[in-house]
Amino acid sequence: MIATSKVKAIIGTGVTGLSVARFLARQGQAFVLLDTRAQPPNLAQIKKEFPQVLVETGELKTETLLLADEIITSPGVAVATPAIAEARAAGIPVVGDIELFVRYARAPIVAITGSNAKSTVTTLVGEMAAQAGLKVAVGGNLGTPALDLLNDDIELYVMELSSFQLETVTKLNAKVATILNISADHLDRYPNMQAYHAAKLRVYFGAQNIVVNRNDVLTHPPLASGVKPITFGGGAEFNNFGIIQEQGEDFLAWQFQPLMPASQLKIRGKHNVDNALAALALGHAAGLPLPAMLEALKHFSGLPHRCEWVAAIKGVEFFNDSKGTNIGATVAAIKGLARPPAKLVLIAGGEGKGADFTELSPAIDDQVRAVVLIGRDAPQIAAAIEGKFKVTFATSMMDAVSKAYEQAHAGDAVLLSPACASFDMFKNYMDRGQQFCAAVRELTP
Ligand code: UMA
Ligand code: ADP
Repeated sequence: MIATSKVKAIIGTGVTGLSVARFLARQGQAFVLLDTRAQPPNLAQIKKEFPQVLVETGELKTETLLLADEIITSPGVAVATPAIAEARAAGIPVVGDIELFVRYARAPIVAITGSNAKSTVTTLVGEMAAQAGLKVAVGGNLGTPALDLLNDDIELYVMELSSFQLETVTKLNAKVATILNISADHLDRYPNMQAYHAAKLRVYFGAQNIVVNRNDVLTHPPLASGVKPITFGGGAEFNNFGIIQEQGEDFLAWQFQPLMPASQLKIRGKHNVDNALAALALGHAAGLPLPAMLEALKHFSGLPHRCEWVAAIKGVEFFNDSKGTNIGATVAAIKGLARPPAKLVLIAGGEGKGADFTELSPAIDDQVRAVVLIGRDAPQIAAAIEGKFKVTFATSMMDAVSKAYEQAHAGDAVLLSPACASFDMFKNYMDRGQQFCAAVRELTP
């Protein structure tokens, strides 16, 4: 039990909880830690760093939360959790690490959310800022947790934010904010798409500049925001970063001015052209110089596990898109890598997070020769998808890779893009991607 009301309650002992604990300790602020997991992470580290601090594990107790003057919850814990909702209803503020970060950040923030492409675009904007000579900090949902980035020397923060993190944000006041795209995800956490979308829209609260996707109306802020957005995607248009053709070649362009040939990008696929345009739009709105942005774009070869080229064996190419963890991502990866008349053999499956997989086949039918399914939700996915392609099951990554290779024709590509979370079979998406690469290396040419 907490003995004084001047105590913060941190929920979650994961990466975020630990960063919040360290931040509050630096402020000389008293806190307790709570975690509902049977085996919460970092307990030994917490004992070592904060031997006096109370750590309460097991189901959240409302009476404990009611004694705090502020609750700082981790992204993995929904604010709708009954004990948190009760404490909030009783008047106790519930925030997350991003709200604390905004209170103390002294430099402008570029805030990036969306169902897909967040990490790629966040990394790109960070590289553009570094190329422009700025002291830039990059993190949030990607890599370093927000509070660990705080430093008064920083000139620009580039932050990837998840819907989970945005749930607890009241005013982000970003210099530039964007939702890159919206497609169904995390429907095991949200009651419906509207609730998920509403969490994403919070990124625009207090934003000075807004960047939206011209081809995705769900990325637009409510009209009341009063800020005229810059757009990306599509063709030449006022206030838009798009694609224009010059002498039969595609150029990335600002309004009607060509900037660089799309063929100079190292990142593959049409979706990555959109990502380059989004990064340009964000950098432009943040005041970054164009030459530095273009230079960064030319050098960026993409992040691992995102449509990453792995190998070519007897004319069959292998791509690791293990970070494709929802249907929208997998559809984008398939369309991005499609090179008709060659086809793709898709390896998919895992934890479906409540998604409706009937949406998958109409979008991919013409590009896919066969689908090999792995993981917990493989039977439900098989029942939901039907098309011109054949569906088979595999029991391990090695099994999946060899079944996919058997079905591929010369000129085809085998693509791991699971449209699912990985935790039923793998430690995380990185482990899944590494196992895919290892299995490809095991194939005898
Ligand atoms: N959990 C409990 N009880 C608790 C606390 C957590 O069951 O009391 C569970 C959660 O439901 C979740 C897991 O523990 O399954 C981890 O949750 P957490 O909030 O402790 O997570 P952190 O370790 O702090 O990591 C979080 C982000 N994780 C989530 O949002 C689930 C990390 O994003 C992020 O990098 C990190 O903060 C730093 O900001 C990961 C992620 O998967 C990569 N994000 C989702 C995504 O990208 O789709 C949103
Ligand atoms: P996030 O951080 O949002 O998960 P990533 O940059 O890590 O985004 O990319 C995750 C996956 O999203 C990629 O592996 C790819 O399958 C898909 N993807 C990348 N860019 C786009 C895009 N512009 N639109 C839709 N899906 C995309």
